[in-house]
Amino acid sequence: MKRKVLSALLIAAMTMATVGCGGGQQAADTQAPAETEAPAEDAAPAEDAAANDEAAPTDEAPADSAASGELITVGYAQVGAESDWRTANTESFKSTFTEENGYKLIFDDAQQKQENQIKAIRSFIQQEVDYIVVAPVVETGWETVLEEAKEAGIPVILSDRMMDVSDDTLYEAWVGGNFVKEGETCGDWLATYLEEQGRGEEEINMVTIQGTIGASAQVGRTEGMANKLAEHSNWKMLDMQSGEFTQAKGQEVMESFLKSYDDIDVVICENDNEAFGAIDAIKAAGKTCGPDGDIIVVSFDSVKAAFESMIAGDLNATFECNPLHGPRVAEIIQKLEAGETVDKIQYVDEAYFDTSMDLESILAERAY
Ligand code: GYE
Repeated sequence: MKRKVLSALLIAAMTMATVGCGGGQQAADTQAPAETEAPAEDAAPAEDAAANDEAAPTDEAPADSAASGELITVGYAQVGAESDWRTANTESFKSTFTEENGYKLIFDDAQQKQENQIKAIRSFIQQEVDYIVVAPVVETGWETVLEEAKEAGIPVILSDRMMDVSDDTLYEAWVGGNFVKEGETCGDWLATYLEEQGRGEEEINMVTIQGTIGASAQVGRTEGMANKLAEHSNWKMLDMQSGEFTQAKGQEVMESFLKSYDDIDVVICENDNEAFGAIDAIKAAGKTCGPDGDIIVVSFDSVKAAFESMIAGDLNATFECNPLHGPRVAEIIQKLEAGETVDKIQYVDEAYFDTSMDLESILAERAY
């Protein structure tokens, strides 16, 4: 698209968007901005929410510019390839932003480093892309580079994790999971589960393998769980350490927890891959986990391998975080192209899954 036309459309769209959202700031510690769109429904037990690709408008009409032979160039600054969730997210962008659909995608894998993402954004600016999409590795430290994008007239869309910036006109929109709510859903599930096991009043020792420190998914899930801990005086958080959202680091952290504490009842893993590592560490230490084991293991994301782990009796529950943001971001871009207003903050509905469910049939329907 021609830069000038795009800029004019954008100014119009941005004006409309800011009128509706009051310029409120996304506070990193609450994850609940004032201009939030209708919040997702309460997390439902998952049997009726099993098909996890329902939000994907894959047959959306190709961009106008595609019809006229011009592609919309999108630079995607991806976090890395640290987890199954991330792989599914990358795949979602690559299969959505195709030439066939009217796009040219420039994909950058930052290997979990903010400095690499900043470099990628600068390179997108230099290449004069039409849109920049960022899944920011951490929440802070983005103002300067976003100002540069704004000055170049290139709209920025955030996806997955959030940025904590003082001026929310630095980005057009954000789409992702409600991480605080995911953490709270986890705490509520645990309370019910322990109650059902007759352990509602028992002293419960927990450890948390956190995600990358400072990433929205870490900040929100830790906060959500902390909110629930405050409601249960018999729950004790013994320790929290980062497993960087990877299986290898998750295993390492769990090994060290098992050396330091001999009475761990619950391990909260801030993503599924960390749980796979933690389960290996638990088994290697001669302990058992899962519904029939010594240690309760729960995690976030609900990737296919987490269903296999639950079916194998290792993992107790997983709290969903949907990675299929490619079509959602494409929809935002199409609206901006058409000069329409976009909702600034767009949460995705998410469910949870545990071993009381018909996991085999749910797994058969899973898209990631
Ligand atoms: O939970 C984890 C990935 O930001 C929601 O990042 C995402 C998280 C996801 O590495 O597996």
